[in-house]
Amino acid sequence: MNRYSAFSLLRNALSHNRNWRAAWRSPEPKKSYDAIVVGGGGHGLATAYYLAKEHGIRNVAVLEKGWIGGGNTGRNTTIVRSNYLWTEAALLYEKSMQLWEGLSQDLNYNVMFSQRGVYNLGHSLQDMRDIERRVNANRLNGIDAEVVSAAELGKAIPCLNVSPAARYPVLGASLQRRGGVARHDAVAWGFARAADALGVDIIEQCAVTGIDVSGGKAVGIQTTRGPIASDRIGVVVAGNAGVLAQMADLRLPIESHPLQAFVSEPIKPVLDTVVMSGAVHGYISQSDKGELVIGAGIDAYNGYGQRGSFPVIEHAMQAIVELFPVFSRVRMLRVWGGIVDVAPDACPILSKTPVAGLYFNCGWGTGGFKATPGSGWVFAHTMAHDEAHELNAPFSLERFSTGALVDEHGAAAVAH
Ligand code: FAD
Ligand code: PYC
Repeated sequence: MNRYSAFSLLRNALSHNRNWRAAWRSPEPKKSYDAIVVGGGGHGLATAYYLAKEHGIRNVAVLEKGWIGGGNTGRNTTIVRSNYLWTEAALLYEKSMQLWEGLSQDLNYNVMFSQRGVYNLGHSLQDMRDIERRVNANRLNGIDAEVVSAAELGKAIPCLNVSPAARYPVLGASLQRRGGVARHDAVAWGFARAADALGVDIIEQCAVTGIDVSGGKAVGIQTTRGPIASDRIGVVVAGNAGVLAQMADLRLPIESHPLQAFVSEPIKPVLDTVVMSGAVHGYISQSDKGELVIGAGIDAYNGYGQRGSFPVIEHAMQAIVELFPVFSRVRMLRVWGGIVDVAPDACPILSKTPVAGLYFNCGWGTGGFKATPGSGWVFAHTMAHDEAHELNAPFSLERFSTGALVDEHGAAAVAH
C-alpha cells in the first residue's frame, strides 16, 4: 500500500504519528569517519549528499550544533537567481541554478522551487547603465537576462509605484525569468533525507569545539559528544566561520554581520514575482501562504546575536512602502536575524587551507541560499579530490594574497 495514501495519513493521525518513519536517522557519532562536514545548513547537507552521490564517499558525518537548517538556511528570504556580473561568479551561480531546476526530482522531495522571475530595480541613470552592463554580461555567459522599462514594470507588477514623482523613481529593472524562490526548510530536509538514505550520519545537537591538527594535517575534531577522528574535514558554518578557523589557528578575511528579514500577516495573492532594490534597501516576494516576505540590508556592526537593530527595520519598511504604497496598512507578524559571513569582494570562499585535509566553505554573505546545491556540488568535489573544481578555483583563499578578487558588491544587490 502507498504509505502516503489517505488511509495511511488517517492511521498515523489516530496513532499520534507513532509509526511515522523519521525522514533521517539520529545516530550516535562513530569514533571516525572518512569525511566530516561541520555545519548542518543547506550547504553542509548538500556537500554530504554530493560526497556520497557523486564521489562514493558514504562514511560521512554532518555535525550540527543545533538543528539542521536552524542557521541562515532557515532564516533567509529564499531568493534564487544567477545574474552575477563577472564570469567566475556567474558560472558558479548558474551551475547552482541548473541543479535547482532538477532538484525536487533528484532528491525526490518537493523543494517548491518556483521560477516566478526576479526583478532588480534601477533608480538612477547609473543604476540603469550598471543593469545594462550586467544583462549583457549575463547573456554572453548564456544566462537569461532582460532589461525592462518602467512602463513594462508597471504592467507586469500593477502594485509597484512607477510614478516619476516618487522620491527615488523607478527607471527600469533587470529581469531574470528563471530566477525565483524555493522553500528553505524543504531544501535542508530534502538534502538531509537523501544524504541519510546514502548512509550519511546526520548528528544534531553536536557542537564542534576544537579542530585537531598534527604535523600540519587535520586529524580530527573535538565535539560536545566526544572526539571524532577524520583526515578530511569540511567546515560550512556561515557566520561562525571565523570562530572555527581560530580553532585551527587560521584567520579568515570574513566579517560576521546580522541580516534581518520579516513576514507580514497573510493577504490575498497580489505579488507573483520577486522585486529587489539595492538602492532603497529592500526586497520582497509573497509566500504561498500569502505572507509578504521582506528583507533588509545588513546591520553595519559585527556580531553573533541572531537579531538586528530597529533603525534597519524602519529603513527597510520605508523602502517597501515607497515602492508599494498599497502595503502601508499591512501588519507585520515576525522579524528575525541571521549572521552572515561577508568577504571583502562579496564572493564566497570555497577552499583548501594551509592545514592539509581542512577545507572551508564560507563567505556567502547575504546571498548563499541561491547557491546551496552548486556550493555543495563543487565543495564535495574539492573535498573528494583535494583539489578545487574549475568552477570554484577562483574562490580559493589565495585570491586575498594575489589580489585576484571577484568584486560582486553590485550583483549582491543587498546593501553592505
Ligand atoms: P547556515 O544555514 O547558517 O548553516 C551553518 C550551520 O553551522 C548552522 O546550522 C550552525 O548552527 C552550524 N554551526 C555553527 N557553528 C557550529 C559548530 N561549532 N559546530 C557545529 N555546527 C555549527 N541568500 C540568498 O541567496 N537569497 C536570499 O534571499 C537570502 N536572504 C537572506 C536573508 C537573511 C535574513 C539572511 C540571514 C540570509 C539570507 N541569505 C540569502 C543568505 C543565505 O541564507 C546564506 O548564505 C546561506 O543560507 C548559508 O547557508 P549555510 O548552509 O552555509 O549556513
Ligand atoms: O542574494 O538575491 C540575494 C538576496 C536576496 C535577499 C538577500 N539576498
